[in-house]
Amino acid sequence: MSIISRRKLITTGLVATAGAAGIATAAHLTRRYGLIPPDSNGFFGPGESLTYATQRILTRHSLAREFPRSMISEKPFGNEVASFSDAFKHHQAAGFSDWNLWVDGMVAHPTAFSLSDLKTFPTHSQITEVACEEGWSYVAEWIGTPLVNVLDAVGVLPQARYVVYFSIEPAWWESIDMADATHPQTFLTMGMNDGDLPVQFGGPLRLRLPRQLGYKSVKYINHITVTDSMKRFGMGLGSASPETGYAWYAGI
Ligand SMILES: Nc1nc2c(c(=O)[nH]1)N[C@H]1C(S)=C(S)[C@@H](COP(=O)(O)O)O[C@H]1N2
Ligand SMILES: [Mo]
Repeated sequence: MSIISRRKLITTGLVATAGAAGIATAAHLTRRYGLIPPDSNGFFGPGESLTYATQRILTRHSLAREFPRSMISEKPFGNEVASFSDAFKHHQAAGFSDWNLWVDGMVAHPTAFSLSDLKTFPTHSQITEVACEEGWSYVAEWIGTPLVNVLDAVGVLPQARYVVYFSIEPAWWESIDMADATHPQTFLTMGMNDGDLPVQFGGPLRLRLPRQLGYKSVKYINHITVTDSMKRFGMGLGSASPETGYAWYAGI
C-alpha cells in the first residue's frame, strides 16, 4: 500500500471512530501505528491519544502561523517568575557568560555548548504567537537557531524518539517527539524583537515551539537529552505537565 493511501486509511479510520463509541477503537489504532503519547495512561487517556495521532497524521509538516512585523505586540505579556534559584542568579550576575547547554543521551557526540557556541549556528527568526492555556497570547519576533541544527551537530542515533529539555528551574521540563524536534520552527531562542532575549521571556535560552501551547516553550534551558523512551523521566508521562493535569501534547 502506498504511503498516501495508508495515511488516508488511518485518517479516515480515526475520524470515523472519533464518535461516541469510538474512543477505544481509536486508542487501538493509535497503538497499532505507534502514535501513542507518553501520557496515554494518564488523566485523559484515550482522548489524548486520539488528539495526538490525528494531529500527527494530518499536520505533521504544517507550519505555525507567522505574522507580519506590524503585528508584533507592543506590550508582550511575560509571565512573572516569583523568585529565581541561586544557581540562576549566579549566572545572571555573570552576564550568562558561563551558561552551558548540555546535550546528551542517544547522541554520537555528547556536547556542552556555551551561548557563543550556539551563536555560531545559522540564525533564523520567526514572528509567532505565544498562546497560554489560560487564554492570553502575544506575538513576538523570536531569533535563534532551529533545534535540528544542534541535533545534527551531536548526531542523533536512529532509535531516538523524544527530545527532553530541562530548565535550570527544576520544576520545568518537557519533551517533544522527533517530528516536533526537527520541525523548522522549533528554535533554540536567544533573541527577541531584535535584542537579546530578556530574562522575563526566558533569556538567556528558551526553546520556542510555536505549534504547541505556551507551556511547552520552556525558559532557561540548560540541558537536552535525547531518548527512545519517556518511562525513565519523572513519573514517566512525558513531562512535568501531565503530572499536574495538563496534556503532554499541546498542539494548536
Ligand atoms: N522555566 C519556565 N518556563 C516557562 C514557564 C515558567 O514559569 N518557567 N511558564 C510557561 C507557561 S505556562 C507559558 S504560557 C509561557 C509564558 O511565556 P511568556 O512568559 O513569554 O509569556 O512560558 C512557559 N515556560
Ligand atoms: Mo501558560
